[in-house]
Amino acid sequence: MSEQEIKVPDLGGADEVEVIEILVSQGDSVEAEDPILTVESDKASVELPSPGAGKITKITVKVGDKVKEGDVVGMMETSADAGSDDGEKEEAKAEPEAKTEEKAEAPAEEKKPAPKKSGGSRKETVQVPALDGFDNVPIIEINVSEGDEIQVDDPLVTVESDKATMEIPSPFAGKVGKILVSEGDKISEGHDLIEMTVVEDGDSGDDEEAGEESASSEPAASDSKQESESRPQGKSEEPKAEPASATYEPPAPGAKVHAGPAVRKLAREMGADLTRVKGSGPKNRILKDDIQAYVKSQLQQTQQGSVVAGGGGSGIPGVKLPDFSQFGEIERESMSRMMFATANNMQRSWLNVPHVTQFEDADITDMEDFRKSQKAAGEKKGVKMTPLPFLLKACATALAELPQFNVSLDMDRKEVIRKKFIHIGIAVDTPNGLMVPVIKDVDKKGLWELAAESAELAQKARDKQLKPAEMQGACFTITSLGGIGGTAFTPIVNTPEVAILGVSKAAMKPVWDGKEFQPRLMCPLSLSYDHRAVNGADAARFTTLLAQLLGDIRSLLL
Ligand code: CAO
Repeated sequence: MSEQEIKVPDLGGADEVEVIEILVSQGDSVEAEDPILTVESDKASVELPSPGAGKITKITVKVGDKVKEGDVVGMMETSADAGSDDGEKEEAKAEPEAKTEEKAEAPAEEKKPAPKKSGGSRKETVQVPALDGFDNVPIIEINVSEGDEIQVDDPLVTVESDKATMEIPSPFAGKVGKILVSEGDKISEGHDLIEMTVVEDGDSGDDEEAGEESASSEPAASDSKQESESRPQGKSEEPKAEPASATYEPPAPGAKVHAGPAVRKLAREMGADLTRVKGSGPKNRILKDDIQAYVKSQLQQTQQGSVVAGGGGSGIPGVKLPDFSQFGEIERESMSRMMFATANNMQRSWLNVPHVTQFEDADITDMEDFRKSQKAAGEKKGVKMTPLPFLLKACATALAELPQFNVSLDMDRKEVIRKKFIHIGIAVDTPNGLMVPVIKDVDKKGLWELAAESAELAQKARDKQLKPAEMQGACFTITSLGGIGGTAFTPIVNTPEVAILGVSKAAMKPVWDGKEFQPRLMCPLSLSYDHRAVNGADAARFTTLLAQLLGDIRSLLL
């Protein structure tokens, strides 16, 4: 074993670069060429490779440090057979590796078709330049679109080999014509990439190698000495080497994703869409931690059933939409945030909760007589007494008597959360969608108070004036369609509550009293419940109790 310095290799023209990610820790075993850290210049990111196989003993830089060629970034113990003990030799060893990287990125010479001149512009077909170290590599990103105006050196496509990512720059300034490749296509030197209308600016010929087709190449990138070193032998044309590294990461147009190859690889392995990941590194660069955090949050959301875009979460495939316009005229309209949130909540509940609905008819003949008798009193108070306050009071009583309905389930911890308060949500139909304000401590409030508060909250909901706190904390929900119509329905439990009462429109019905049919005002009740928390017998007890309470409202006083 011998200890050797890990030095910054030739950066292919870049002067000083910033360390943006450290990829190894002290004690890590690495193979030759394993990435040690990622540095970034204005134009590219590069992974600095290990000069040999061995164990990292020290990293002497930190994220944010600026380094240049030859700087020591760490130390490693190399195994005897991995290289010589001689520092100079080690360096010599590191050097070629750096060159290899260098070569990989330097598109060496380009074969250029004879330009077809047409006034101040000409048509060109841009081909893949020599990609040392890259052959038959897939395109992972197309960085331009037809019609784009681009400059020399702007990235056209990004390709990726097993070890590195590289942009292929435009040799011309001009307008992008037809794109001749697609993402996933495997390309090698000479492959047609795009058609371009090249702007003639008459500045050709000022490249170092007069007479060569300097227009094609380009970049500002590197110094010619270095290029000639990295260029394969036998190539004589001026290469226009690209940026500095094999691990060249594109500042792509459009949705720009800044991430190094190792991060991209990790993202691919974990199935993370980089355009959805928020980068926490310099210039919003995506780091490995960001991928891990993203994947973790996606998993959590999936477990909670909240991933619904297109699909339904829980592995349920999404519904495929046909092209409706083939059947007639259509119009598309964005969902409001509220509609989208409600849709998500409904789906989450529907997917997570085993729903059962228990039906019952409550005889509210006497209740309605009493309610109507309070009309004058209500006018004096400025409060309208509707059936809702009676329903609230009856539900509060039922929740107190059957506390298994006043719970939430924590399936992760295998716990039932029992609530010692009775807050009830009321579903309110508003022009903007369904809202559910919450009346707190229903059990402690009188009918007039409940009438006033429910009317006020319903109005606030319609006026979009509800505060978040006024929509939180419910133990149970009432959704009343009694003012509208219908004979029964099966409401969806407003999770994490475990039950919801649907109320339909009361109607006069003949009810057998043992001797004869009596005309009674019957109000249909539909109790949907989470069958994990509540069993059917309890649900029947709950609705039976509600019917008793509403059938004889004096019992609400008891
Ligand atoms: N049977 C017969 N009539 C009923 C009734 C019932 N079950 N419930 C209410 N009514 C009557 C009321 O007495 C009132 O009649 P009058 O004006 O003659 O007195 C009329 O219907 C309208 O009442 P209301 O609906 O304005 O008042 P409410 O207190 O009963 O309900 C509220 C308030 C906010 C629940 C209601 O306005 C509402 O928005 N309901 C829709 C809820 C909803 O959309 N649920 C679906 C959710 S799931 O998609």
